[in-house]
Amino acid sequence: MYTLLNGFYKYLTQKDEYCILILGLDNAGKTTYLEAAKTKFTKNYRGMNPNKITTTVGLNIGQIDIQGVRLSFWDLGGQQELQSLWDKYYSESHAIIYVIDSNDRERMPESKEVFDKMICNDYLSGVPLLVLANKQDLPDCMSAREIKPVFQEAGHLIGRRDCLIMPVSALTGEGVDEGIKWLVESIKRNGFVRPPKCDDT
Ligand SMILES: Nc1nc2c(ncn2[C@@H]2O[C@H](COP(=O)(O)OP(=O)(O)OP(=O)(O)O)[C@@H](O)[C@H]2O)c(=O)[nH]1
Ligand SMILES: [Mg+2]
Repeated sequence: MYTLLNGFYKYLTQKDEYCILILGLDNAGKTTYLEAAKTKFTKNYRGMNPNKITTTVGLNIGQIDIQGVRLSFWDLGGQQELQSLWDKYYSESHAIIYVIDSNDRERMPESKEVFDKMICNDYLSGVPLLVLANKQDLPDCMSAREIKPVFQEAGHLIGRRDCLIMPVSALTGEGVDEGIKWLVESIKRNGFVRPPKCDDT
C-alpha cells in the first residue's frame, strides 16, 4: 500500500526538468541575471544584493518552477581559463542563454569570438538560444538593435534553432521575465529532440 501511495505521490509531484546553460564573458552579468530570474519567479525569494555577487569560479546552480516544468540553470564562470570547462555541460543542456555586456564595446569582438566557438559545437546543435544584450540601464550602452547584426554574422553557425536576441537589465530586472517565458516555450517545442529529465523531488 505504501509503495502504491508513494508511487502515486511521485506521479503527482514529478516535473519535467530542463537544464539551461548561462554563458558569456566574465563581468557580462550572468550571475546577476540568474538572481533576477529567481527573484521574479520564486515566491518569497529575496535575491542576493547585487553588490555582494562576486566573479564565479566554477558553477552556480539555480532552479525555477514555471508552467509545470522545472528549469535548472547552470551559471558558469566566464573568465578565459574557465571557458574550457563549458563544453562538459553541452550534451546535457536543453537551452543556452548567452549574456553580453552591452556597455563594453571594447570586449564585443571577444564576446563574439567566444560565442562563435561555443555555438558551433555539435552537442548544442538545434538547442534554443537566447542572447541577452545586458546592462541596458546604462546610458551609453549598445542597443540590442546595434548588437543584433554583429551576432547575426554567425547565422550559419547558429543554424536552424529557436533564437532570440533581446535587451535586458539584470540589475533592474527589465526584460527578465519575457526572456524566461520565451525560453520555456522554445524548450517545450524542442522536447522531441531533447526530451526533459524527470525530477520527482
Ligand atoms: N549596470 C548594470 N550592471 C550590471 C548588470 N548586470 C550585472 N551588472 C554588474 O556587472 C558586474 C558583473 O556581474 P556578474 O553577474 O558577477 O557577472 P558574471 O557574468 O556572472 O561574471 P563571471 O562570474 O566572472 O563570469 C557586477 O558588478 C554587476 O553588478 C546590469 O544589468 N546593469
Ligand atoms: Mg558569475
